[in-house]
Amino acid sequence: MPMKMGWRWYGEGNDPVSLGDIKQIPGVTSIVWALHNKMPGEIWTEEEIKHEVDLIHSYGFDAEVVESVNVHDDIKIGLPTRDALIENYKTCIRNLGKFGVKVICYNFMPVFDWTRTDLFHPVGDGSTALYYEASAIKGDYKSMADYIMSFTEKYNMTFPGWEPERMAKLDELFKAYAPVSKDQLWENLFYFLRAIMPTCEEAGIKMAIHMDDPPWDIFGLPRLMVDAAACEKLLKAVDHPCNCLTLCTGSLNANPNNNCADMVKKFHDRIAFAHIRNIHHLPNGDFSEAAHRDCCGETGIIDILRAYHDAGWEGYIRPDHGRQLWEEGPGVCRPGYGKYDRALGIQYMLGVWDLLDKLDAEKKA
Ligand SMILES: [Mn+2]
Repeated sequence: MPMKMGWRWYGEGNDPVSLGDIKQIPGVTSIVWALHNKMPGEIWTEEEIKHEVDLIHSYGFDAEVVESVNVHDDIKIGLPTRDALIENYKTCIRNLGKFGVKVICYNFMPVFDWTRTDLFHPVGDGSTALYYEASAIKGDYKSMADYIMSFTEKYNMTFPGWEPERMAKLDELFKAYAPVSKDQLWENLFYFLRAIMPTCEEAGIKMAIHMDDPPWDIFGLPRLMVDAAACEKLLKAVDHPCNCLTLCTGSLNANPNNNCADMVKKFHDRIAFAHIRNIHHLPNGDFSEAAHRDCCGETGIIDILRAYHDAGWEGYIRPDHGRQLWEEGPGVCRPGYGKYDRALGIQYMLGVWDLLDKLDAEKKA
């Protein structure tokens, strides 16, 4: 079983799920971590990295995947300050490489990270899930930011990409991004990657860009990583083995025209990190995040897993968002990152994977 099963963990005192809890889930070998108190552009020091990595190792996990080292807006916008910020980013890469990190997940989305209109939407069976109401997202970025930020204040929880410090200057950010066309954003991404590839190679680290979530322009902001054509464009423009993808099936399949299994078949050599999330589409264009079981959504989880398995893929994989189950209401767990549904998802994924292993072994016998 060459792929490595991971679990995203927000750190001690910042995540209601403990490393001891995660240890009891069969099959998890990798903790996907980050220094969540760091603002984009800040340097992650060796001392801070060592502290986190030692803690993760003490539970017998590897700490080889970081999600995320966030990219500063000035780099995305292409401001003159970007070169100094890219130097800082390189220092983070070097420091992480010293402690065995192999993959850095990041995204290149302007202003907003993931976008949903309801974080605790009833699924119908008593559980809740993240939900996207298409008609709720028109031009009003402020009301959506306010909604997300209300959770931050209410539950004393910050969400990566939704840092209060950044949200406080939302108008300023929108103004700064106004002249950045989609083509210019692509150029700024290539500039960033070309600058850091030699450092990645030295440090033994793959940069794995996360797909944009959802995969279309929002609030007039361009989004790049939206489909197979975009992945191809990125991989060709910076054709370096350290320029890789985080193929997030849930982000991509928010557009039901994206066939994630086909994308795995096409790009598996350059997929360093796999996020497995299932999406259920409603006839009116809304979608809900769903359980990992294939029939709970339309993402094609079994076909995706089979594509990875058939390719002999050896990257890191993790369940992405799960539903909130049982006592996991607001304030009890991070939206999408509860304990139970992700653990169930892992067992589902490993069940499929183990069977595929067995069928292969029988074929060879
Ligand atoms: Mn994801």
